[in-house]
Amino acid sequence: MVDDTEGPGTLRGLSACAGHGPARLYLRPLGLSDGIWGPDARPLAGGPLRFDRAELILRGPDGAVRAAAQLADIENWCRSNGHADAHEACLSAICAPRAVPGRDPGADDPPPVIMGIINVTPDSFSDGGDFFEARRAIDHGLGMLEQGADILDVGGESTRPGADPVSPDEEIGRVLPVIEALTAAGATVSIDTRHASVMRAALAAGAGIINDVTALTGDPDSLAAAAESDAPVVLMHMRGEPRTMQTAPDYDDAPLDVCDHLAGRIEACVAAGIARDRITVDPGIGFGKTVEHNTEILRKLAVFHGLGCPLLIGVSRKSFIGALSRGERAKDRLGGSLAAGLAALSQGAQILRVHDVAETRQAMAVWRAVTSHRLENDAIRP
Ligand code: 9MG
Repeated sequence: MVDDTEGPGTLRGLSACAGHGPARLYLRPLGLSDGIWGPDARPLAGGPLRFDRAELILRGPDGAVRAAAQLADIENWCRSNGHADAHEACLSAICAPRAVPGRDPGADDPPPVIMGIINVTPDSFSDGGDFFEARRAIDHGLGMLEQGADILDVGGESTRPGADPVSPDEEIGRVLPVIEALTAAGATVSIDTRHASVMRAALAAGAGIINDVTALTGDPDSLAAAAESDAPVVLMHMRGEPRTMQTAPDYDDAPLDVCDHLAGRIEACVAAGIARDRITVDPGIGFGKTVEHNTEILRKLAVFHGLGCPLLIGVSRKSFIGALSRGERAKDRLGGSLAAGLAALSQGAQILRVHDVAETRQAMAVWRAVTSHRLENDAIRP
């Protein structure tokens, strides 16, 4: 049964090279499926996806060591090697059910949440100002609601690489009429901003979620603005700021560095009075990352579940898609957006932030139908 105890990338190999200094422990669930039913299988975030194998990663001052193995073998190894508590904490965080913004908590077998993007800006990379005018932005939002968006993400400042900042007053003037109209139509709206005054104005106008690409570091008052509300908060990782973030981004290990940064931001939020169960995390695809960083983060996305929070992913129309393909323009990147989005869902991401709601909804329905074992006889049962 256990074939992962010898050689490089195995638990025995790990014993040989795991140094003796302090190490941070990560678990990356492997082979996630709703067809796994063994005594060893654990639910991801309460289910329906389960896993019975993982990659154990220990990172210390000298770098990271890793081994892939069955969960029971990892647990035994951690008990014997002084990592029992960290292992238990990480596995519990991965498995615990969590409230996902935009999802009905009572829903049985809920699909992943779709967050539709509304850029009320003249200069967004992806739609080039198509919805800068309030009426067009509102109509676009109403259309996305019809198509099945669960959340509408309204932003008044472009975060594309190289974008110039916008004053908070200008931003408020852009987003407020749109938020008011969409919430009046019954939409759940998130405000995409890094400015505290915009957060406050948007929440007062009916927005129910804060989406901050700076993880509440972009304004000295934003932690307080979030803490004084009870809105869910999306903390996104960004290296630097939009104007400079693509200048030679560098990481020791992109997925783990981003994970550590988000862990630090979660602790900062909790210390500021934002309850942990209000927080959603997002590795910030395209924000201060090369194509290789983005693809490695997406490949190893399941490691982020150890943060114990819902996971939001934004890949829609981003430039890494053109870089991996034929250099297509933003509006011609639908195929790659769907492929990357479904790959993220396969690793348990709970929310997709997208431009193309109808197409994403359709892709998701087919993906769920052909990957779900729940109603079939071929589920792997004990
Ligand atoms: C505002 N914005 C642009 N891209 C984004 C992404 O990937 N995630 C989140 N949360 N916000 C984003």
